[in-house]
Amino acid sequence: MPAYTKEGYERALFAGGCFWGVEHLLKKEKGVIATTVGYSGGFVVNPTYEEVCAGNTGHAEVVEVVFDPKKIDYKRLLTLFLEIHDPTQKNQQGPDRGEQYRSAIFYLTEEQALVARELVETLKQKGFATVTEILPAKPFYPAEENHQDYYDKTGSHPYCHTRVKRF
Ligand code: MHO
Repeated sequence: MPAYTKEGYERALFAGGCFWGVEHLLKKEKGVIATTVGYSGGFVVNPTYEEVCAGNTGHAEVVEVVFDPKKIDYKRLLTLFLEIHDPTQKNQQGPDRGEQYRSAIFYLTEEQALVARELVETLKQKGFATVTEILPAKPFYPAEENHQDYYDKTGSHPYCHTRVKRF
């Protein structure tokens, strides 16, 4: 997927556990234009939620973020991402276990990769045993409609995503 939309907005792809919560917290941020939950990082084309939950697709639950780089830059967005999930949990986030819940940054440009490496290194130096993977983006498959904007639709709240200051 291209790093920029035709309007000049930038894209980012993050995996940080259950995509309902990651989307809910990122979409509120000023400068974020749109978010979509989906699957990426694996090898099955057009996977279903059930297939990803079963854990045999290689995919992670991922959030695609389209943002206005004039209002929020990638570094600030990534800082937020690394503070709304726990980047020290391997193949798990809160109560959810399995590689689909792994922490990962899928970069779309070399610039994003550089920022990702810098921030992960900073976290490590601060003593957080960060396991977040930094990988080139692979195809992103949007999830089923009932998973999009889940907490807005249900009026409920994330069960393991909340902002914790780490930087
Ligand atoms: N434990 C969660 C996982 C949802 S998330 C979209 C649940 O089923 O409620 O993977």
